[in-house]
Amino acid sequence: MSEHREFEQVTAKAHANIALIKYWGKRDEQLFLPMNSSLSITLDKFYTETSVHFCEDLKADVFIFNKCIANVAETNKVSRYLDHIRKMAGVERYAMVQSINYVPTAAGFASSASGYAALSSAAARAIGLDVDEKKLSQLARIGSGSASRSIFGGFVEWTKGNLDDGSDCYARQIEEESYWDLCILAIQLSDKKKSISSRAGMKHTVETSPFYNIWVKEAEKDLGLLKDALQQKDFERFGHVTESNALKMHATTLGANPPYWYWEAGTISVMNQVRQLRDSGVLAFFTMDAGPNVFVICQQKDKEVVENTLLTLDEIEQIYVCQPGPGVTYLSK
Ligand code: 2P0
Repeated sequence: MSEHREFEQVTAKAHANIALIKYWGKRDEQLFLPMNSSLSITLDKFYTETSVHFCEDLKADVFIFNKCIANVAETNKVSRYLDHIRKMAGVERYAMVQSINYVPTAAGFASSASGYAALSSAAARAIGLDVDEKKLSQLARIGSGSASRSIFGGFVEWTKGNLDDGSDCYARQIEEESYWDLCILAIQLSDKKKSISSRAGMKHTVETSPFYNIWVKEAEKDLGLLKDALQQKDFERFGHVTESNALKMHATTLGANPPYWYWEAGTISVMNQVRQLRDSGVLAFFTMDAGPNVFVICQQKDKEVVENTLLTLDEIEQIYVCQPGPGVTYLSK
């Protein structure tokens, strides 16, 4: 059906994001439909660049990751994802996919959001699908939930929707990256261990944690409070809601059976240090994803004092200073 069409190579660049209201739990695992809506900031420093070319002469998909041929498991994951795109486009060609990750994944920062946002954007355009950003966020979502938010820059809300087919579940930008010059310090800890994946962790929590239903209600409430603080640019309220929402997400893991947690000693040290900073009059707030690393949010004027204070902790290996970043862009060759 597609034998004689010419397909261009397309390269897309997508940034990682940090959730302030967390996505934690799915109501549909196949369609990646979340139990609760979430809100994130796209990060300028961490991103993935992915090129996709649907070639006539390939006998299978080829996936090159960070300049090396990926293993079978990684290639199969990409292939399964491309099958959705091929089905939508009615095209049967295999693709050459080359991806470079500028997210320090070995350091425990997640890359699935930027990875699937870049892959979906490049693949959709390379195969000739005419999709708007809303549809693109839905396409990215079926690779990894948090990727739906990485299509957009700045402050992004992913609405959970209610329909079984997921047609009302998508992300959208609520404020541009220039709206508020916040600073997000991504703190890499030296004592991290390999933790349970977020996918497995959220499933286990939904299935076994007695706190889970309370989480869903609290997350929806927190989302309203955070959006209000964002509109008012009330940083103190914004920070308290962010911190509280992260703690509630992590509390669900303690109630799971068997219980588990993502924190290490360094996680607690950073949390304590952030609270001490606040006691001394510096507004800084923490949040953690499904891993021990901590993100500290502050205002630009306090960036140096927050960074220098945190750097006194032995458990910290490195700090990446980020700001709100852009949505997906396409790079020309
Ligand atoms: C988030 N996390 O909102 C939450 C907070 C981790 C903690 O989205 O199964 O890799 O691929 O949809 O997107 C990480 O989960 O999970 C995540 P899948 P994903 O950022």
